[in-house]
Amino acid sequence: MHSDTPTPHPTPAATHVLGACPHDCPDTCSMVVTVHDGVALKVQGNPAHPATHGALCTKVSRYTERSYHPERLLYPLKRVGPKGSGQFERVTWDEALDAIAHRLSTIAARDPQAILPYSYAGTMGRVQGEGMAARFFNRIGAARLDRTICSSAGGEAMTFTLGNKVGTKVEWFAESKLILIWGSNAIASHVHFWRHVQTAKRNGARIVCIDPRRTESAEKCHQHIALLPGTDAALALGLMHELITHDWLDHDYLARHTVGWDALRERALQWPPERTSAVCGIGADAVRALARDYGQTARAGEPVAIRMNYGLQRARGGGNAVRAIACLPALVGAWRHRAGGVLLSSSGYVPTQTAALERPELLAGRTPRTVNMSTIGDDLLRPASPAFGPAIEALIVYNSNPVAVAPESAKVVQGFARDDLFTVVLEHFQTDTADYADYVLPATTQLEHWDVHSSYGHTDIVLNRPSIAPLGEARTNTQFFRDLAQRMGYTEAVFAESDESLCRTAFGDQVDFALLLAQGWAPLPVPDAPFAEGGFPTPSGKCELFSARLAARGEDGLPNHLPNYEPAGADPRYPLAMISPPARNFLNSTFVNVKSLRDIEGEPLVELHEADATPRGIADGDEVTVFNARGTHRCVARVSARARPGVVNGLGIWWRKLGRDGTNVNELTSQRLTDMGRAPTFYDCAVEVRKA
Ligand SMILES: Nc1nc2c(c(=O)[nH]1)N[C@H]1C(S)=C(S)[C@@H](COP(=O)(O)OP(=O)(O)OC[C@H]3O[C@@H](n4cnc5c(=O)[nH]c(N)nc54)[C@H](O)[C@@H]3O)O[C@H]1N2
Ligand SMILES: Nc1nc2c(c(=O)[nH]1)N[C@H]1C(S)=C(S)[C@@H](COP(=O)(O)OP(=O)(O)OC[C@H]3O[C@@H](n4cnc5c(=O)[nH]c(N)nc54)[C@H](O)[C@@H]3O)O[C@H]1N2
Ligand SMILES: [Mo]
Repeated sequence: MHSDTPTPHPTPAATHVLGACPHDCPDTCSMVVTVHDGVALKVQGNPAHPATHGALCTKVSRYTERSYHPERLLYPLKRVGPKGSGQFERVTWDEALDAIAHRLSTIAARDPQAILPYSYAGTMGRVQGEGMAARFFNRIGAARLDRTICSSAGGEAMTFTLGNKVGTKVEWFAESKLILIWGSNAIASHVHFWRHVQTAKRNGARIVCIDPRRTESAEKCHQHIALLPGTDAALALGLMHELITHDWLDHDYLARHTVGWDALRERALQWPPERTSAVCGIGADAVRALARDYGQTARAGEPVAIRMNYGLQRARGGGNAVRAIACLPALVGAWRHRAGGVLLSSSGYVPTQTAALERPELLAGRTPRTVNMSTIGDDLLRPASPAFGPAIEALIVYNSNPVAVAPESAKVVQGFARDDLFTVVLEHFQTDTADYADYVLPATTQLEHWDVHSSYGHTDIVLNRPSIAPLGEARTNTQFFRDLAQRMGYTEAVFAESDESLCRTAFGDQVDFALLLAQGWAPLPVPDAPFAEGGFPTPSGKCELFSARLAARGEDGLPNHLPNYEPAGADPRYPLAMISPPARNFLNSTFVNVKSLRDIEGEPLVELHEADATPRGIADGDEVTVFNARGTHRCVARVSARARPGVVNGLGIWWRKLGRDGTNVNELTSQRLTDMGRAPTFYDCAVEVRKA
């Protein structure tokens, strides 16, 4: 065929639209969506965005499969069967909105604080997240939601220690000579970090993983320290003990850029390696060797860096553990290098224009009560009282699946099943939570709406343009709140702001919006070695080893080890400690209904070590019952070296209705809260396992 043969009926060429991955992950990728004839054909990582480096994870590569899923919700639904039965009939948007507006108005006339929003990070977008929704809830005067379910223990701990959620820039880990991967399974949970680890490894860095589970990441490190869950502060204090006794310290950095060194020194000297060893369930030699690696590498003038993630702060002493670890870089002067220090989250660098987005002036002087999302089980069952306020009468759920992800499911389910509770769920799918709704409303996916994203790993802002029209009758979250505001008679101009305009409002002129439009991402101005010369964003301007703010609250000003509420081996009825970290192919409870990904994960399982399986007569593949006083969960046993003795791993977070007996791991977790941040203690959970 001649190359110049004209095509008789030219089909429109495929176009490429720049988007952002919406999911709750530190990587916040820039995506390229290939669109043909109004259909999104595929999503790929943007090769021009350095943090994405042209690659997406397995899950998000399937984003089109998820968006065009045959079970995608396309029309508004009204419940016709009992709560939880999943029986619904199709209604029009007008019918649904009228009914919701009428019900909310009736409740608000008595007390708007009986209305509660429930949302988290189904999308991390600033527009489909809190902007328009917060305006609506401020205007009505609804109860506020304390969004604690993921990161608030560690977040508060970083703020008490370094002054904010700030730290080492993620890309400089590539230049580090010793990396401690602490409570993080990067290969599964934020795979773009792993590229930096590999670069460092090639350049001779030593990589150590500190995690009760032998994860995909742990097995690729030079060393894996499989400590007992919730004992990280004891390890950090034990490391300090060794740094002090061998004088592997940067006295100049300590003197100029920290407060409370003398007090912390005394505390740490109470933690010889033998004590740490006994608490953590690891060898004393491992403590000594790790301290030597850390102290001597830093002494040699080489960068040492710690990548924490949120896994280690989901236990009673999670805040203290993060504080203890966050002190370590100051002891050895690791902050002097751009590739040294510690990173838990970079979100403190983000210039979010919260007031412009959320419009607190709509509260008109009211200060509504706050309800903690992590205790939604108890709170839905709480009657009115002077301390609590009115009973919760209405829930508006969006970007979250609380029936699957909140702790102590039995209580959560009982609360959601209340007949007198009015529940609206904005969703892509008929989730466990949607089954309990009075109205289920179809929401747009990231392919169908505008949004703008910051990251808690890297330091770029990423823009998401819509690439296709909304499927069926799906509407954006923002449009739902605009429509509802109009029905409620709210005429303020802020309810008319478009999504594109909200994208600009989110970061104001702190971000170059023209650059965002042109290339899809824009970097924030973050210094390379932010604390080389001190300058911490704390009240003292120093790294606060001793926190006067914590002491003023009547708490310990120094980091300490707080034993778990439910330590391994403490209760003979439930002698095993259970943690429930993420499964690699799911994102919390998202993607569980995508068949190709669910096929990789198989079915709900619990990993146990041979030493725990054999005495219980459990073989690999057996059906088992995992139980404690809160509940019972049936799943498959995987006898595996991924588990250490005394600890079982129930990978999360399955949809309850896709599990063997209609439960998931949260049937077992408790609603007890962490030492800081009012956060859940998902990984502080004693259980017993028996063959079913
Ligand atoms: N594939 C996938 N990726 C995800 C998610 C997902 O569900 N799936 N979830 C996303 C979300 S919401 C978040 S918050 C982030 C981060 O979510 P995290 O919960 O921090 O997830 P990980 O990075 O996997 O780190 C958890 C690791 O901590 C370990 N761990 C558990 N208890 C302890 C402990 O007491 N001490 C120590 N040292 N380690 C402990 C677990 O075994 C696990 O390997 O990941 C995000 N990325
Ligand atoms: N046992 C145990 N429980 C845990 C954890 C654990 O490690 N172990 N991890 C905890 C952590 S770290 C977190 S962050 C929470 C996560 O809890 P959630 O934030 O509730 O996360 P998901 O389960 O992914 O549910 C998000 C829902 O939002 C929907 N969604 C996505 N985008 C949109 C949108 O644009 N509009 C609307 N209306 N809906 C949308 C998705 O379809 C999905 O059903 O779970 C916590 N629960
Ligand atoms: Mo999370």
